[in-house]
This record gives sequence, C-alpha cells and structure tokens, in this order.
Amino acid sequence: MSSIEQLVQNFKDQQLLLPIWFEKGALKLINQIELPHKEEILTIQEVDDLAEAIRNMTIRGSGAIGIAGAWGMYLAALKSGGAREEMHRAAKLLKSTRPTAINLMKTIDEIMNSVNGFEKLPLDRIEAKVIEILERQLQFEHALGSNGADLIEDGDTVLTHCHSGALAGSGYGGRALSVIRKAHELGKNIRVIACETRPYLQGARITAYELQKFGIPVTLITDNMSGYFMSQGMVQKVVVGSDRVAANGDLANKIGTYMHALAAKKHEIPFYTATSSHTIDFCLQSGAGIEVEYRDAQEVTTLNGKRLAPKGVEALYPSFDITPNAYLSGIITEKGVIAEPFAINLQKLNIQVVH
Ligand code: RI2
Repeated sequence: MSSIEQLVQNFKDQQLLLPIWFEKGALKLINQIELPHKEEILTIQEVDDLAEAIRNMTIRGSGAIGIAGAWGMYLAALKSGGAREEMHRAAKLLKSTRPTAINLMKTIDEIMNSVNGFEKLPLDRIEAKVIEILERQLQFEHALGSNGADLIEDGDTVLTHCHSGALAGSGYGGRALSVIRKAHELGKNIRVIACETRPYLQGARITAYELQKFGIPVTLITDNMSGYFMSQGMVQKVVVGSDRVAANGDLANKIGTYMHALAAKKHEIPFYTATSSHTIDFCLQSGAGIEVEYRDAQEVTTLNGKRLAPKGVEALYPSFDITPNAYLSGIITEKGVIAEPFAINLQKLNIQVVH
C-alpha cells in the first residue's frame, strides 16, 4: 500500500465524513450539489474537471477546497510525472476557481514552494507534502474544536450560518461544527439553530444533514429569522466559519453572516468565528482588501430551477460579506481562542506569512 493509500485508509478508519479522497488512481468526491437527497460519489480523473467541480461548488467550503487543491496538485504530478509546466498550469487553474477562500491559494503555494529549484518536480516530495497538509488540517479540526467547545455551556443553543462542517473541511467537523461536535462529545446538552443560507442552501441541505448524522439536535430557520430568535432569548452563542480573516480580525464568510453579527451585538450574544490559523491573511490589513466573489444571480431569481421573480428583473449574488472585527467576541483557532485587540493578538500567533 502506498503512503497515500495508507493515509486514505487511516482517515476512513476514523469514520470521517470525507469530502474528497484518492482511490485507484482517481479522485473521489461527494457531490454536494445533490445533498441531502442523494449521496452521490463522483470520480474525477483530470485536473480540469476538478477545477470545474470547485468552481460550480460540487465541492465547497474553505477547508475542503484547500484540500481539493492539494489533491489536484497530486493528481497533476501523478499524470505528468511532475512536469514543471503542467504543475504550474494546474496551480494557476485551481487557484483561479474561487477568489475569496484563502486556503486554496495557500495550500497550492505551499506545495509548489516545497519543490522549488527542481527541474522535474519530485513526486515523493509532493506526496509527502499532500499527506502533511491533510493530516495537519485534521489535527486543526480536533484542536480548534476542543478550544471552542470550552466556550459552549451546557444548555446552550448555538446559531450557525452556512455550512462550516466535516464536508467543508477534512471530515471531522470542519470549523464551526468541530466546536459543536466536541461540545456534544463532551456531554454538553446543546442544540443548534441552522440558518438555511439562501441561495445555495448550505445550511438547510448540508449543515442539517451532518448534524443529524452526528446525533446533534438541530432546528432549521430561514436567514431572516435570526434577529427574532435572538430577541426572544433563544440563542446563547453564534459560531460561524470563515473563508478569509484579515490581519485585524475582519472576516469574510457566507453572505448573511454580517447580518447575524449585527443582531448578536444588539442582543449581547457572543459571536465567534471558528477557523484555522491558515485562514488568516496577514497580507491584508483589513477586510476591505478581501475580494468578494460574485456568483450567478440566476440563483437568486430561481429556486430549484423554477423562476421566482418576473422575467427580466435584475438580481445580485455576492457569495460572501465582511464582518468587521468590532462584532467578534473571539477567533477560535487550533492555537487557542484569540481575543481583542485582534490586530495585536493575531500577530502573536507566530504564523508564517505566505505572500
Ligand atoms: P470553513 C462557505 O462558503 C461558507 O462561507 C462557510 O462558512 C465556509 O465556506 C466554510 O468554510 P462556500 O464555499 O469556514 O459554501 O468551514 O461558498 O473553512
């Protein structure tokens, strides 16, 4: 068994909910577009097809697309024998698929930097790097989950937005759901309110699906109900993921996150982002520098392919919004929970800056 096969077997033995893995010379991935009604596994043989799967959100979530980037580089190396030109082409193509989540760019850069100076890029080095990245991501999930679980009290109802869970990460609980899963495993009696997350419906389709699988009580609401439930004392904490965190703690996360943060502040409800240190972009001083991806506005004018709005009406679909650091109670990372002042305390994390 090769070391890559061993890694995949080891992950499967841990009963992880893997979004993507390598099997018999090809990539396998869960088709997240079809969840929860169909648990379809797709086979991907070409880097170009993987790039399209990331672009069209067959696989999504900042952690998972970082991992997909690593697997894509492995596939490129395997197919081309490590040909420098093809590796550069694959890196450029994969990095171009989604602009906001930084893990994708960082992971690919890390792999390319590990083979700097080689004429023909050595497969064993790339393989070792991919294994290191995947194992590290999983360790992050357990560590940040434990750090965040300490903040959750017995009896809490935790509101989350979008899906920052196993299938958005490396299979344990991603970011926000690692916190919730650890708290549940510690025996804390908690409930989750999941926001449906229009228009892709990550919350209704994937967060609810995962929490049911984990045996954690979940109640689904539409995004515009969060303020009401907060005002009624029905939410004790908010925990969301993040696609990119600027050096001052401003964060990009799924569109709608900012609205929940405003309501949480008004009702003095602690609002946390659960993330890994790799999601922090020290090259950006504030959230103003984060590129917000716009997606096809047809997803707003239609639902399940059925038109909602009159023909010809204009719509907009920014995929993310920026929540300023003033609304954050803490940033939950694998290295601990970072408190205010975020710009100073994030610097102390001792994270290598990747430009
Ligand atoms: P982690 C998602 O975006 C959402 O913004 C969600 O909060 C985040 O990625 C999950 O990533 P999309 O890829 O915070 O569904 O778990 O557009 O890394």
